Amino acid sequence: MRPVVEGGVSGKRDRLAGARLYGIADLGYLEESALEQSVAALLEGGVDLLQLRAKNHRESEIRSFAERVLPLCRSGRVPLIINDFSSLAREVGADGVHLGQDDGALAPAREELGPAALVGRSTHSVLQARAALEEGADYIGFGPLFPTPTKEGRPGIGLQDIARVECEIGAHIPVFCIGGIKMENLAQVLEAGARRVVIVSGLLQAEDIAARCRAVREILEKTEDPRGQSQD
Ligand code: TZP
Ligand code: MG
Repeated sequence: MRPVVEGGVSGKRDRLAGARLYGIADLGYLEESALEQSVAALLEGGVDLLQLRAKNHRESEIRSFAERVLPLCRSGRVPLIINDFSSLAREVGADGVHLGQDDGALAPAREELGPAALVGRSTHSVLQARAALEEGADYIGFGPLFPTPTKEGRPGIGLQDIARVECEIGAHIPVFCIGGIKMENLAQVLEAGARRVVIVSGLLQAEDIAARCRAVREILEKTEDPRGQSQD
C-alpha cells in the first residue's frame, strides 16, 4: 500500500472549513495574459479557495493555466481546485477538483486524487445537495441562485431553499451559494441563510478586484461565522 501523503496546501481541510469566499479564475472573463495578475488580486483580496475554470479551452491549455496559477496559490496558502478535470488536478498537484451534475460520480475522482483532496459538487436543488453529501462531496456549490451569463441557460433557483440546505447539509460540509451574487444582492443572500459564497463575474469584472474581494469579505464577516464563532 502506498502511504497517504497530503499533497498541496497543508491544512486545506481547515481552510475549507473556515472558508467564506470562494473565487473562480474563469477564463471566460479573464484575458489569458492577465491570468497571474487577476489571480494575485483575488488572493490579495482574501479569497479562501480558488478554482480554475476554462470552459472554452483544451485540456492542454488548462494544464498550462494551472501550472501558472499554482505557485501563486501555494505562496498564498490557498487551495487550488480544478474545474472538471480530476486527472489534470492530479497531474499538476492541485488541491482538488470540482465536478458538476453531468461530470460523473465523485468516487473515481476521489480514488484518483487520494483522500486528502477536496472534491466539490455543483448542486441545483435540495435533493441534489443531499445526494452530493451522501456521495462523499467535501463541499457543494448551491445555485445558480439568480440567472447568470456565467452559467448560460440555467434558470435561477431562488433563495427559498438556502436556509434548509445550509441547516441540513451545511451541518456536515460547507455549502457555497453561487450564481449571480453581486455586492448589490449579497445582503439579501445572507439574510436568506447563506454563510459562504462563490462569486465569479462580481469579482472579476470589478475595476479593482482585490478591493472588491475585501468589500465582499467585510459584508460576509458581519454575519455569523460558519463554525459558529462570532466574528465580533
Ligand atoms: N455554477 C452555478 S452558477 C455559476 C456556476 C459556475 C456561475 C456563477 O458565476 P457568477 O458570475 O458569479 O454569476
Ligand atoms: Mg463541470
